[in-house]
Amino acid sequence: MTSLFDNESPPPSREPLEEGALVLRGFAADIPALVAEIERIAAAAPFRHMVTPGGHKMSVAMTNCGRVGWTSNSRGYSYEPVDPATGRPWPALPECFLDLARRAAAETGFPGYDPDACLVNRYAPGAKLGLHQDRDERDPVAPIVSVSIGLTATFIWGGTKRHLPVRRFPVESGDVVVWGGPARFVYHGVAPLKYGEHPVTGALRYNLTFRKVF
Ligand code: MD6
Ligand code: FE
Repeated sequence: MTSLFDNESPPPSREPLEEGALVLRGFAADIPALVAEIERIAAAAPFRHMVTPGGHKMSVAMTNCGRVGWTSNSRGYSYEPVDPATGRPWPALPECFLDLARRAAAETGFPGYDPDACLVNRYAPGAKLGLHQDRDERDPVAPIVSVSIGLTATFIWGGTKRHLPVRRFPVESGDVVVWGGPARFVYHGVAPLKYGEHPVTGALRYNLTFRKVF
């Protein structure tokens, strides 16, 4: 018997991480369209390596789209309506980003998701993100929706306290991780990206993280 999915990508699947958190495998279908939007966003709001409050330059390059954008500098983290690098508002959230984030949130049990920020991360080989919580947002329930694009990375998934054990799992292009509600303040990070070649992004990984800030 032939399968509906012969000669195609595997069907999307969902892997529970814990209550309020899921990995949606292959959920983002049109990777070239997402990359085209990222390039359009970066033409208006260039990728930059932000400095942490501790004075370290981040290895991940970042930009934003949406009503507000996540920024870091020596004074701390904040959401800003204007891009400090250009003095202009961040580019609008593309409709296809919004649609993807809403469907992923609903799939995880968070209907009516209305993100106001999308952080766009660019990882070159070696770039990493240390274990952290996302807690600069005012809404403590609405999920973070994280979309992986391009090279496969290792996601690090911990607990709600820094000392709790972590799990590591690969996130491939098209995978979406959603965490909200009881899982909203789970520690997470990304291991140093290994070198590789992806047909659409080359030696890069992009990641979109959607947030409901206000
Ligand atoms: C990722 N990024 O790149 C996940 N959080 O797969 C994050 O968790 C993140 O890039 C807070 C601030 C910046 C980030
Ligand atoms: Fe984060």
